[in-house]
Amino acid sequence: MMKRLFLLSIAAIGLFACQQVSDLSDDAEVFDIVVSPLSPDDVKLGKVSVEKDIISVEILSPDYPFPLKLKVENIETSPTTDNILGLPDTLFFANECTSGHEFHLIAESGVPHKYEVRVKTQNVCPDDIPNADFELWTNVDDEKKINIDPTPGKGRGWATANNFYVQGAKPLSYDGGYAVQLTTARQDIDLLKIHLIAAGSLYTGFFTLSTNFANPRLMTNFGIPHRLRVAAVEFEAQYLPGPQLMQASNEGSGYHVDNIEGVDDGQAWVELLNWSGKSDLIYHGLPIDGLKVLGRAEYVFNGSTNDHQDWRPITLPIEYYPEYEDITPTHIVVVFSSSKEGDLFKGAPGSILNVDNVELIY
Ligand SMILES: [Ca+2]
Repeated sequence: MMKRLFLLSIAAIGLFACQQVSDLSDDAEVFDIVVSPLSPDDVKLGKVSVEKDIISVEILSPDYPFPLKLKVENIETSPTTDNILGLPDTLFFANECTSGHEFHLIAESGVPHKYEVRVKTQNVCPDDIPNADFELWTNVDDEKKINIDPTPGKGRGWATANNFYVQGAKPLSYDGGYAVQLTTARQDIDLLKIHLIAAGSLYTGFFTLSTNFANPRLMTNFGIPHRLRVAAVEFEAQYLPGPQLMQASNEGSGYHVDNIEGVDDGQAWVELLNWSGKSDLIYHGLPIDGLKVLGRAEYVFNGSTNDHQDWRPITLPIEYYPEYEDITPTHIVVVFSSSKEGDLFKGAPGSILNVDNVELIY
């Protein structure tokens, strides 16, 4: 039905355009539109704004109001608007990624003006990860504070493990913009007798600083809201292992670092999760009650080969577990680390993993 309406609209626009008369106005404009919620029952609407050809309806609550139906109560247009085509009484939005409803105002001269109604929620649109080209950073001019911009907000975009003792993720000039450069570093906090190996890491989620050095995983909270099953994750990457593999270990009151045999590896992993808990998800990559890992993918940047000396595109297909095939994801985790076993304090200082242009493939 929608399709037929749309075709009719196009035909009508063509007709009107042909009939344009020169002394009639070409202008047609939406001044105001009033919508009300039909379902779900508990939807609260905020502001409705018209900016150029986009009409945005703000959804205040619930956090996830989809599928959403809105009723068009009234639309006020400029006096030179002759007709409105393709705007149904009820607007249906299946999820936060549903593209908007297009309709046209026809000026008295016959000139069409396209408009689109969109809904604005707190949810991240699940068909991509914001800032996945890594162009947005905070404190770019301050070496000690630089960090990835968590846009569109904490726990909804990218995070790093950067903190006061390690700045492992920094912008790298690449391809006319920035890539992320993850670097493994040796950290010496002499005062606390702490000598550690810290991998650079980048992930979807948020960081919490803790001085529990024995368990750095507690600082990385993985996962951002996402409701679609991704088929694969694509990105560009380059990996250059550091010259000497090292292992930090606990010794009495502090930590010390030893050289060990071997070559460092980098790592990327992806998980699609379903979280049924009542509170916000706090996931450090270890099993918790209420959390199902629906699908997973892992990639190792083998430092012993020359495979990743140069930048190259990498595709990571997700393998879904058949027992959960009917379950919809709630979160996606994408993680990059310059040392695969960085959370065990193992890595080669100077190992570098460069990453850019992460894309979700459906
Ligand atoms: Ca980039």
